[in-house]
Amino acid sequence: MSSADKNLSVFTTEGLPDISNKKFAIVVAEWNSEVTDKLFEGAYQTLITYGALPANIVRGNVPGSFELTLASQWYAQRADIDAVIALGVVIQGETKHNDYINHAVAQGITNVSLKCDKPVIFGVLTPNNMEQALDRAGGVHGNKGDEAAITAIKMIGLKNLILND
Ligand code: RBF
Repeated sequence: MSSADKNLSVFTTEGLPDISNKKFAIVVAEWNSEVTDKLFEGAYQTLITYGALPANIVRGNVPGSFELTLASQWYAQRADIDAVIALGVVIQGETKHNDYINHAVAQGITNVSLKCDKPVIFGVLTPNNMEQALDRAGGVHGNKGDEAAITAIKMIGLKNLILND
């Protein structure tokens, strides 16, 4: 299936770990907040649906996607945080800026996850326009926030399996 057809809210859920004692940080870019708030809702609800406690989910807002990396690192450095979910929307084509932002954030999030040795999930939409963004923020293609949250849960389970962590 091409990524254009994928429904981001449809995923396999067998074997998910118990996350009732796991703590999550969700970092949300305020740029395009009409979309990123929906991504947050999706991520938050998915964590709750699969067993996270509301008290164990913290939200941090950053001005734009470019700032997701550093704030994610601040959360990931905290010993009590098990996974970080970074959410943003960078609309392609509106400005050449999108290339710089997307590459910087993708690379930055990868670096943070490796440095802090915990899941830091890239939940950044890179659509061509606002319609495509909304389609992936609770619209016809599901919600990227749901997918990012389930990815965080699966990575916690995998870490436990591999490292007995
Ligand atoms: N931040 C986003 O999260 N999404 C965007 O689509 C986006 N586009 C930007 C376009 C321009 C021309 C500029 C200057 C910034 C943009 N930003 C965007 C904000 C960026 O992530 C960061 O917050 C600022 O560059 C910090 O000053």
